[in-house]
Amino acid sequence: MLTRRKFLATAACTLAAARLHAQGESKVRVALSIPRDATGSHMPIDFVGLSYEVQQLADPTFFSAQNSGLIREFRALSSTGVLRLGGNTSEFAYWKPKPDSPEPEHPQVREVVGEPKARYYAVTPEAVSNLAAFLKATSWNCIYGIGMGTNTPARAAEEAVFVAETLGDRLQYFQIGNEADLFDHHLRDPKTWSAKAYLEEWLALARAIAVRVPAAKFGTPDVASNASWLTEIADEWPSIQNAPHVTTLTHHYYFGGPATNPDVNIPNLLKPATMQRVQNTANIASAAASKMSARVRMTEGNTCYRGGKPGVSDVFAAALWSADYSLLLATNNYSGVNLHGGTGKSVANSVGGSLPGDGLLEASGATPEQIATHPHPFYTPIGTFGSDYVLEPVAYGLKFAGSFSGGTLLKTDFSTKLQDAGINATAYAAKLPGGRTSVIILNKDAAADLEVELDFGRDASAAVQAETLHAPALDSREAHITTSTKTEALKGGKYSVIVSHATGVRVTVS
Ligand code: BDP
Repeated sequence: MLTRRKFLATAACTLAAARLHAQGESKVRVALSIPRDATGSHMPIDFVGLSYEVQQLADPTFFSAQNSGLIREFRALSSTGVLRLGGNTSEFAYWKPKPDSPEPEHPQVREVVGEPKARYYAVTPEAVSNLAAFLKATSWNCIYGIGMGTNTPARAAEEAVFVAETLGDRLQYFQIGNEADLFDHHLRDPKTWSAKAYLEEWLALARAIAVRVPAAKFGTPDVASNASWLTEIADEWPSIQNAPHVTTLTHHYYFGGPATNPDVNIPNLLKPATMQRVQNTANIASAAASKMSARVRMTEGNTCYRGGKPGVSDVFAAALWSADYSLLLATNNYSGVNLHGGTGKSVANSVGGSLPGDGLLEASGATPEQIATHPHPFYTPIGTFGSDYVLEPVAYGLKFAGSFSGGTLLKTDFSTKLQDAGINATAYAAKLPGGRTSVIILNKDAAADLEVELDFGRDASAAVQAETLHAPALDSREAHITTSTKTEALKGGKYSVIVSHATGVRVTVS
C-alpha cells in the first residue's frame, strides 16, 4: 500500500529534479529600505487561527485533552492561536443540556446543493467541557459559534451560559449564525431576507445571551462574502439601544470554488489581482470596523470552497497564498485569520454530504488508495490520516506569517516596488516583541528568482538570521520551514538575500 509518507518521499524526489530544469530562468534585483519606526498595525499574539465545523463537537473526544496528536499540531502551528467553531453545520446543532433532554422541534428548511442536509445533531456539556481542556492543553483561545438558522433565543442563551462558564477566559467572543448572507438559499424567505432582517434576529439572540451572560462579547456578521453587510451594520449601529458588546466585525473568504471550477488553479491563486480583490474587501471591512471601534477578523476561509481542490488546496502554492493573504490582512489591522478545515466527514456534511474534489480525482482515474493520500477536506490545515494528524502546506504559510504575531507592522511600499520591478512577489516587515526587526519576502513567481538588498540603515554589524518557506515546486504536496544554521552580520547596515522562485524568506535582524 502506498502510504502518505512514502508518497511524499517519492513525490519529493521527482519534483526536486523537475525544479532544477526550471531554475535560473531569470533574476530580478530590487533594493528595499526598511523604515525605522513601526507605525503600522499591531498583530495580536493570537493572530493565527483555525476554523472547524461545530459538528466536530458531535464527537466529544475530538477536541479533548486526550487527543494528543491534534494538540501537538495546534501547538506546532502556533503557541497561542484562536480556534473558531462555526460553519454551515452550526445551523443544524442543538444544545442538549442533559442526557435525557428531548430533541427540539426544528423549523422547515430547504435542501439545496452545497448546504447541509436537514440532519440535526446535539452539542452536549461533555463536548464543551472537553473543549475547555483542549484549549488549556494548546494555550489557544476560542470563538464559539451558536446557531441562528434553526435556533431560539432561549436555547442560545442556555448554551451560552454553559460555554461562558466552562471556557472562562479562553472564550474570546460568541458568533451567532454562519454566513447569514446565504440564508436566503435554504433557511429564510429570499423575498424578505436582508442585512436589516438579519440584524433584528441577531439582536434578539445576542440580547437573550447578554441577559444571562452580562460580560458576553460578540463578533458579527460572519458573512460568506457580502462585505456590504458590515457597512450596513456599522451604519445602523448608533441607532441601536442597549447594543450588545461587539468587539469584532467578521467575514469569510474563499479564493474560489468549487473544485470543478477550472479557474481555481495555481496561477490564478497566486496572481497579484487576487490580492487586489482581498485588499478591496479589507477596505470596506476596515472602514465599517472603525465606525464601530471594532477590529476585523477573517473567521473562516481557505483556497477553494466546498472542501477544496486537490492539486491547488493541498500543495505548496497554498502555503505561499496563506502567508501572503494573512500578512496582507495583518497590514489592514485585522485581528486574525482562521483557516477552515477539520475532518473529511464534518466538512463533507457541511456542504451536503460529499466533497467535489473526490469526484474530480475519481474522474481522473485515481484509485481509492491514491485518493486516500490526499487530506480530506483538501484545504484542511491539519490533515487527519487515521489516528495521525499532519500539518499541511497551507498551515505552513500561516505559521510563517504568524512569526510576526505580537509585533507591530512597518508601513512599507515593498509589494508595489516588487511588482513594479516585474516580479510576482510581496514583502512585509515588522518590529517583533523584544525589538528585533523581521522582513518576510514571498516570491510567488513560478519562474523568476529574486535578489533583494535590504537596507536596515543602522547598526552596521547587527546579527542576521534567515528562515525559508520552501518545497520542491508549487505543486508539491509538502512544505518546509528551514532556519539557516549560520548567523550572518549586516554589512554597512545592509543584507542581500536570494529569494528563489516559489519560495518565501524571512530575515530577522537583532
Ligand atoms: C463555507 C461554510 C463551511 C464549508 C465551506 C466550504 O461555512 O461550513 O465547509 O464553506 O464550502 O461556506 O468548504
